[in-house]
Amino acid sequence: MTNRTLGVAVIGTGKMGADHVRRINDVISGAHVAAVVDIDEARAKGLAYALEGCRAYTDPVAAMAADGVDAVLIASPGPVHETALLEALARDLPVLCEKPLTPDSVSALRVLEAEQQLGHRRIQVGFMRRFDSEYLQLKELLASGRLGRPLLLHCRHRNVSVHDYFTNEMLISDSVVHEMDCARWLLEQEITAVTVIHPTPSSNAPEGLSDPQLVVFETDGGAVVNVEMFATCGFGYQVQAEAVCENGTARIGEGHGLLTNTAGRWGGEITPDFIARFADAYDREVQRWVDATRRGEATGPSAWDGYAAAAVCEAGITAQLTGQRTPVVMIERPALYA
Ligand code: ISE
Repeated sequence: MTNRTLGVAVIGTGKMGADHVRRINDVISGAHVAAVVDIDEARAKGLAYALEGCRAYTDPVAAMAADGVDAVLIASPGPVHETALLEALARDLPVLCEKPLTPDSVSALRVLEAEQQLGHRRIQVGFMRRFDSEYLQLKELLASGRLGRPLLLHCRHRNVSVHDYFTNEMLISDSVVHEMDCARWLLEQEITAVTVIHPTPSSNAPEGLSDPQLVVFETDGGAVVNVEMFATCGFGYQVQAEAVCENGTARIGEGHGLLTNTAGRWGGEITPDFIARFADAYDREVQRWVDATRRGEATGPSAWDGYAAAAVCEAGITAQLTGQRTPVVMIERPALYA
Protein backbone atom coordinates (compact mmCIF):
# COMPACT_ATOMS: atom_id res chain seq x y z
CA MET A 1 0.00 0.00 0.00
CA THR A 2 1.36 3.42 -0.89
CA ASN A 3 0.25 6.81 0.39
CA ARG A 4 1.78 8.56 -2.60
CA THR A 5 -0.55 9.46 -5.44
CA LEU A 6 0.01 7.22 -8.43
CA GLY A 7 1.83 8.85 -11.36
CA VAL A 8 0.06 7.61 -14.49
CA ALA A 9 1.41 7.74 -18.05
CA VAL A 10 -1.52 7.95 -20.48
CA ILE A 11 -0.52 6.50 -23.85
CA GLY A 12 -2.72 7.71 -26.70
CA THR A 13 -4.68 10.91 -26.32
CA GLY A 14 -7.50 10.48 -28.80
CA LYS A 15 -11.16 10.61 -27.69
CA MET A 16 -10.80 7.94 -24.99
CA GLY A 17 -7.28 8.85 -23.81
CA ALA A 18 -8.13 12.54 -23.50
CA ASP A 19 -11.24 11.64 -21.52
CA HIS A 20 -9.13 9.51 -19.15
CA VAL A 21 -6.65 12.39 -18.71
CA ARG A 22 -9.57 14.63 -17.70
CA ARG A 23 -10.92 11.90 -15.41
CA ILE A 24 -7.62 11.29 -13.60
CA ASN A 25 -7.07 15.01 -13.24
CA ASP A 26 -10.56 16.18 -12.27
CA VAL A 27 -12.68 13.26 -11.09
CA ILE A 28 -10.88 10.48 -9.30
CA SER A 29 -8.57 10.48 -6.30
CA GLY A 30 -5.19 8.93 -5.59
CA ALA A 31 -3.61 9.49 -9.01
CA HIS A 32 -2.23 12.23 -11.22
CA VAL A 33 -1.24 12.33 -14.88
CA ALA A 34 2.57 12.24 -14.85
CA ALA A 35 3.02 11.80 -18.61
CA VAL A 36 1.01 11.87 -21.82
CA VAL A 37 2.14 10.12 -24.99
CA ASP A 38 0.95 10.68 -28.53
CA ILE A 39 2.55 10.38 -31.97
CA ASP A 40 1.11 13.84 -32.52
CA GLU A 41 3.66 15.81 -30.47
CA ALA A 42 1.68 19.05 -30.56
CA ARG A 43 -1.36 17.27 -29.19
CA ALA A 44 0.62 15.65 -26.36
CA LYS A 45 2.28 18.96 -25.50
CA GLY A 46 -1.03 20.79 -25.54
CA LEU A 47 -2.49 18.35 -23.00
CA ALA A 48 0.64 18.22 -20.81
CA TYR A 49 0.89 22.02 -20.75
CA ALA A 50 -2.42 22.28 -18.93
CA LEU A 51 -1.43 19.77 -16.20
CA GLU A 52 1.00 20.52 -13.41
CA GLY A 53 4.05 18.26 -13.40
CA CYS A 54 2.97 16.40 -16.55
CA ARG A 55 5.47 15.80 -19.40
CA ALA A 56 4.72 15.08 -23.05
CA TYR A 57 6.30 12.23 -25.03
CA THR A 58 5.95 10.72 -28.48
CA ASP A 59 7.61 7.44 -27.42
CA PRO A 60 5.80 5.18 -24.92
CA VAL A 61 9.09 3.58 -23.80
CA ALA A 62 10.56 6.97 -22.83
CA ALA A 63 7.41 7.80 -20.87
CA MET A 64 7.48 4.48 -19.00
CA ALA A 65 11.14 5.06 -18.10
CA ALA A 66 10.49 8.59 -16.80
CA ASP A 67 10.80 9.49 -13.11
CA GLY A 68 7.45 9.64 -11.40
CA VAL A 69 5.67 7.17 -13.70
CA ASP A 70 4.25 4.37 -11.55
CA ALA A 71 1.54 2.97 -13.84
CA VAL A 72 0.34 3.06 -17.44
CA LEU A 73 -3.04 3.66 -19.03
CA ILE A 74 -3.05 2.50 -22.67
CA ALA A 75 -5.61 4.16 -24.91
CA SER A 76 -3.74 4.05 -28.21
CA PRO A 77 -5.07 2.07 -31.22
CA GLY A 78 -5.23 -1.73 -30.70
CA PRO A 79 -2.46 -2.69 -33.16
CA VAL A 80 0.18 -0.90 -31.03
CA HIS A 81 -0.97 -2.30 -27.67
CA GLU A 82 1.25 -5.40 -27.67
CA THR A 83 4.54 -3.46 -27.76
CA ALA A 84 3.40 -1.13 -24.97
CA LEU A 85 2.04 -4.01 -22.86
CA LEU A 86 5.23 -6.07 -23.16
CA GLU A 87 7.32 -3.02 -22.25
CA ALA A 88 5.14 -2.32 -19.20
CA LEU A 89 5.37 -5.96 -18.09
CA ALA A 90 9.17 -5.92 -18.55
CA ARG A 91 9.21 -2.96 -16.15
CA ASP A 92 6.64 -4.61 -13.85
CA LEU A 93 4.36 -1.58 -14.21
CA PRO A 94 0.60 -1.88 -13.54
CA VAL A 95 -1.50 -1.31 -16.68
CA LEU A 96 -5.06 -0.36 -17.49
CA CYS A 97 -5.40 -1.21 -21.20
CA GLU A 98 -8.40 -0.07 -23.25
CA LYS A 99 -9.95 -2.87 -25.28
CA PRO A 100 -8.83 -4.66 -27.35
CA LEU A 101 -5.97 -6.13 -25.33
CA THR A 102 -4.42 -6.81 -28.77
CA PRO A 103 -6.16 -7.23 -32.15
CA ASP A 104 -5.87 -11.05 -32.33
CA SER A 105 -5.60 -14.09 -30.10
CA VAL A 106 -2.02 -15.00 -31.13
CA SER A 107 -0.63 -11.65 -29.98
CA ALA A 108 -2.91 -11.72 -26.91
CA LEU A 109 -1.36 -15.08 -26.04
CA ARG A 110 2.13 -13.54 -26.16
CA VAL A 111 0.96 -10.94 -23.62
CA LEU A 112 -0.58 -13.66 -21.43
CA GLU A 113 2.69 -15.58 -21.53
CA ALA A 114 4.74 -12.52 -20.57
CA GLU A 115 2.45 -11.83 -17.60
CA GLN A 116 2.65 -15.45 -16.50
CA GLN A 117 6.45 -15.28 -16.65
CA LEU A 118 6.27 -12.25 -14.38
CA GLY A 119 4.32 -14.46 -12.00
CA HIS A 120 1.62 -11.98 -11.01
CA ARG A 121 -1.19 -10.04 -12.66
CA ARG A 122 -0.35 -6.53 -13.76
CA ILE A 123 -2.93 -5.95 -16.52
CA GLN A 124 -6.54 -4.81 -16.24
CA VAL A 125 -8.45 -4.62 -19.54
CA GLY A 126 -10.84 -1.70 -20.06
CA PHE A 127 -14.12 -3.54 -20.35
CA MET A 128 -15.90 -0.67 -18.62
CA ARG A 129 -19.40 -2.17 -18.66
CA ARG A 130 -18.36 -4.38 -15.73
CA PHE A 131 -18.30 -1.16 -13.67
CA ASP A 132 -21.69 0.18 -14.79
CA SER A 133 -24.17 0.26 -11.89
CA GLU A 134 -26.93 -1.52 -13.82
CA TYR A 135 -24.62 -4.24 -15.10
CA LEU A 136 -23.31 -4.67 -11.54
CA GLN A 137 -26.90 -5.09 -10.28
CA LEU A 138 -27.64 -7.68 -12.96
CA LYS A 139 -24.42 -9.51 -12.15
CA GLU A 140 -25.30 -9.59 -8.46
CA LEU A 141 -28.82 -10.83 -9.20
CA LEU A 142 -27.68 -13.63 -11.50
CA ALA A 143 -24.91 -14.66 -9.09
CA SER A 144 -27.42 -14.82 -6.20
CA GLY A 145 -29.35 -17.55 -8.03
CA ARG A 146 -32.68 -15.90 -7.11
CA LEU A 147 -33.88 -16.10 -10.72
CA GLY A 148 -32.54 -19.61 -11.28
CA ARG A 149 -30.30 -20.66 -14.14
CA PRO A 150 -29.91 -18.12 -17.00
CA LEU A 151 -31.23 -19.54 -20.27
CA LEU A 152 -31.02 -16.62 -22.67
CA LEU A 153 -29.47 -13.17 -22.81
CA HIS A 154 -31.02 -10.74 -25.29
CA CYS A 155 -28.76 -7.77 -26.01
CA ARG A 156 -29.14 -4.61 -28.06
CA HIS A 157 -26.15 -2.46 -28.94
CA ARG A 158 -27.01 0.62 -30.98
CA ASN A 159 -24.73 3.46 -32.00
CA VAL A 160 -25.93 6.66 -33.66
CA SER A 161 -23.38 6.41 -36.49
CA VAL A 162 -19.85 5.25 -37.24
CA HIS A 163 -16.82 6.69 -39.00
CA ASP A 164 -16.35 6.03 -42.72
CA TYR A 165 -13.46 3.68 -41.94
CA PHE A 166 -15.69 1.39 -39.84
CA THR A 167 -15.75 -2.13 -41.33
CA ASN A 168 -17.90 -5.23 -40.88
CA GLU A 169 -15.04 -6.78 -38.91
CA MET A 170 -15.08 -3.80 -36.55
CA LEU A 171 -18.76 -4.37 -35.84
CA ILE A 172 -17.52 -7.52 -34.13
CA SER A 173 -14.08 -6.57 -32.79
CA ASP A 174 -14.84 -2.99 -31.77
CA SER A 175 -18.51 -3.17 -30.79
CA VAL A 176 -19.91 -6.68 -30.16
CA VAL A 177 -16.70 -7.46 -28.24
CA HIS A 178 -18.38 -5.72 -25.29
CA GLU A 179 -21.28 -8.21 -25.32
CA MET A 180 -18.74 -11.05 -25.62
CA ASP A 181 -17.07 -9.87 -22.44
CA CYS A 182 -20.33 -9.11 -20.62
CA ALA A 183 -21.86 -12.47 -21.50
CA ARG A 184 -18.78 -14.35 -20.20
CA TRP A 185 -18.73 -12.23 -17.03
CA LEU A 186 -22.47 -12.23 -16.30
CA LEU A 187 -23.00 -15.92 -16.99
CA GLU A 188 -19.59 -17.10 -15.77
CA GLN A 189 -19.47 -19.30 -18.84
CA GLU A 190 -17.19 -19.42 -21.86
CA ILE A 191 -18.52 -18.78 -25.36
CA THR A 192 -18.12 -21.86 -27.52
CA ALA A 193 -19.58 -20.87 -30.91
CA VAL A 194 -20.71 -17.78 -32.84
CA THR A 195 -23.23 -17.36 -35.68
CA VAL A 196 -23.93 -14.09 -37.52
CA ILE A 197 -27.12 -13.35 -39.45
CA HIS A 198 -27.53 -10.34 -41.77
CA PRO A 199 -30.82 -8.68 -42.65
CA THR A 200 -30.84 -6.48 -45.76
CA PRO A 201 -28.68 -3.53 -44.62
CA SER A 202 -30.25 -0.26 -43.57
CA SER A 203 -30.16 2.32 -46.36
CA ASN A 204 -28.59 4.66 -43.77
CA ALA A 205 -25.53 2.40 -43.43
CA PRO A 206 -22.40 3.47 -45.31
CA GLU A 207 -21.65 1.62 -48.56
CA GLY A 208 -20.26 -1.85 -47.79
CA LEU A 209 -21.30 -1.95 -44.12
CA SER A 210 -23.76 -4.73 -43.45
CA ASP A 211 -25.63 -3.00 -40.64
CA PRO A 212 -27.46 -4.15 -38.53
CA GLN A 213 -26.35 -7.71 -37.78
CA LEU A 214 -27.66 -10.33 -35.40
CA VAL A 215 -24.87 -12.15 -33.59
CA VAL A 216 -25.60 -15.33 -31.62
CA PHE A 217 -23.28 -16.92 -29.05
CA GLU A 218 -23.60 -20.39 -27.53
CA THR A 219 -21.92 -21.03 -24.18
CA ASP A 220 -20.41 -24.02 -22.40
CA GLY A 221 -23.17 -23.72 -19.77
CA GLY A 222 -25.90 -24.21 -22.37
CA ALA A 223 -27.06 -20.58 -22.53
CA VAL A 224 -27.74 -18.70 -25.78
CA VAL A 225 -26.97 -14.99 -26.22
CA ASN A 226 -28.25 -12.88 -29.10
CA VAL A 227 -26.98 -9.41 -29.90
CA GLU A 228 -28.62 -6.91 -32.19
CA MET A 229 -25.69 -4.82 -33.36
CA PHE A 230 -26.94 -1.68 -35.11
CA ALA A 231 -24.12 0.82 -35.55
CA THR A 232 -26.00 3.42 -37.60
CA CYS A 233 -29.39 3.53 -35.87
CA GLY A 234 -29.34 7.34 -36.06
CA PHE A 235 -31.42 8.11 -32.98
CA GLY A 236 -29.10 7.63 -30.00
CA TYR A 237 -26.73 5.31 -28.13
CA GLN A 238 -28.44 2.34 -26.51
CA VAL A 239 -27.00 -0.66 -24.72
CA GLN A 240 -29.63 -2.98 -23.29
CA ALA A 241 -29.69 -6.52 -21.96
CA GLU A 242 -32.39 -8.87 -20.73
CA ALA A 243 -31.55 -12.10 -18.94
CA VAL A 244 -34.20 -14.79 -19.20
CA CYS A 245 -33.82 -17.27 -16.35
CA GLU A 246 -35.73 -20.31 -15.15
CA ASN A 247 -37.65 -18.29 -12.55
CA GLY A 248 -37.84 -14.81 -14.00
CA THR A 249 -36.25 -12.17 -16.19
CA ALA A 250 -34.20 -9.03 -15.56
CA ARG A 251 -33.61 -6.06 -17.87
CA ILE A 252 -31.09 -3.23 -17.86
CA GLY A 253 -30.30 -0.26 -20.06
CA GLU A 254 -33.80 1.11 -20.51
CA GLY A 255 -32.43 4.54 -19.66
CA HIS A 256 -35.29 5.61 -17.42
CA GLY A 257 -33.82 8.91 -16.31
CA LEU A 258 -36.00 11.99 -16.27
CA LEU A 259 -39.39 11.32 -17.88
CA THR A 260 -41.56 14.25 -18.93
CA ASN A 261 -45.23 14.50 -19.89
CA THR A 262 -46.07 17.52 -21.99
CA ALA A 263 -48.11 18.58 -24.99
CA GLY A 264 -49.79 15.20 -25.26
CA ARG A 265 -46.54 13.22 -25.31
CA TRP A 266 -44.31 11.53 -22.75
CA GLY A 267 -40.66 10.74 -22.97
CA GLY A 268 -37.07 11.14 -21.94
CA GLU A 269 -33.65 11.42 -23.51
CA ILE A 270 -31.35 8.85 -25.07
CA THR A 271 -27.63 9.33 -24.44
CA PRO A 272 -25.70 10.32 -27.59
CA ASP A 273 -22.62 8.08 -27.20
CA PHE A 274 -20.69 5.67 -24.99
CA ILE A 275 -18.72 8.45 -23.25
CA ALA A 276 -22.01 9.84 -21.89
CA ARG A 277 -23.80 6.49 -21.33
CA PHE A 278 -20.89 4.92 -19.47
CA ALA A 279 -19.43 8.03 -17.79
CA ASP A 280 -20.00 6.60 -14.29
CA ALA A 281 -18.67 3.22 -15.33
CA TYR A 282 -15.44 4.76 -16.66
CA ASP A 283 -15.03 6.77 -13.44
CA ARG A 284 -15.55 3.67 -11.30
CA GLU A 285 -13.27 1.57 -13.52
CA VAL A 286 -10.34 3.98 -13.27
CA GLN A 287 -10.88 4.65 -9.55
CA ARG A 288 -10.93 0.92 -8.75
CA TRP A 289 -7.80 0.40 -10.86
CA VAL A 290 -5.99 3.21 -9.02
CA ASP A 291 -7.14 1.91 -5.61
CA ALA A 292 -6.13 -1.67 -6.38
CA THR A 293 -2.78 -0.56 -7.81
CA ARG A 294 -2.03 1.49 -4.70
CA ARG A 295 -2.78 -1.59 -2.61
CA GLY A 296 -0.34 -3.53 -4.80
CA GLU A 297 -3.13 -5.60 -6.39
CA ALA A 298 -4.59 -6.15 -9.85
CA THR A 299 -8.35 -6.65 -10.13
CA GLY A 300 -11.08 -6.32 -12.78
CA PRO A 301 -11.05 -7.86 -16.26
CA SER A 302 -7.69 -9.57 -16.78
CA ALA A 303 -5.42 -10.30 -19.73
CA TRP A 304 -7.17 -13.68 -19.83
CA ASP A 305 -10.47 -11.87 -20.46
CA GLY A 306 -8.75 -9.86 -23.19
CA TYR A 307 -7.45 -13.06 -24.78
CA ALA A 308 -10.85 -14.79 -24.54
CA ALA A 309 -12.54 -11.79 -26.18
CA ALA A 310 -9.97 -11.89 -29.01
CA ALA A 311 -10.62 -15.62 -29.55
CA VAL A 312 -14.41 -15.10 -29.64
CA CYS A 313 -13.97 -12.13 -32.02
CA GLU A 314 -12.00 -14.34 -34.39
CA ALA A 315 -14.84 -16.87 -34.46
CA GLY A 316 -17.31 -13.99 -34.95
CA ILE A 317 -15.41 -12.58 -37.92
CA THR A 318 -15.18 -16.02 -39.55
CA ALA A 319 -18.91 -16.53 -38.91
CA GLN A 320 -19.60 -13.15 -40.56
CA LEU A 321 -17.62 -14.08 -43.66
CA THR A 322 -18.80 -17.67 -44.06
CA GLY A 323 -22.35 -17.45 -42.78
CA GLN A 324 -21.56 -20.60 -40.79
CA ARG A 325 -21.83 -21.37 -37.07
CA THR A 326 -18.18 -21.12 -36.01
CA PRO A 327 -16.66 -22.81 -32.94
CA VAL A 328 -14.40 -20.71 -30.70
CA VAL A 329 -10.83 -21.99 -30.35
CA MET A 330 -9.23 -21.17 -26.99
CA ILE A 331 -6.44 -22.50 -24.75
CA GLU A 332 -7.23 -23.78 -21.24
CA ARG A 333 -7.36 -21.02 -18.63
CA PRO A 334 -3.88 -20.72 -17.05
CA ALA A 335 -3.59 -21.01 -13.25
CA LEU A 336 -2.66 -17.32 -12.86
CA TYR A 337 -6.20 -16.40 -14.00
CA ALA A 338 -8.11 -19.06 -12.05
C1 ISE B 1 -16.56 1.80 -29.40
O1 ISE B 1 -15.21 1.57 -29.71
C2 ISE B 1 -16.84 1.34 -28.02
O2 ISE B 1 -16.06 0.72 -27.37
C3 ISE B 1 -18.25 1.54 -27.60
O3 ISE B 1 -18.46 1.12 -26.28
C4 ISE B 1 -19.15 0.77 -28.54
O4 ISE B 1 -20.49 0.99 -28.20
C5 ISE B 1 -18.93 1.22 -29.98
O5 ISE B 1 -19.75 0.45 -30.84
C6 ISE B 1 -17.47 1.05 -30.36
O6 ISE B 1 -17.27 1.53 -31.68
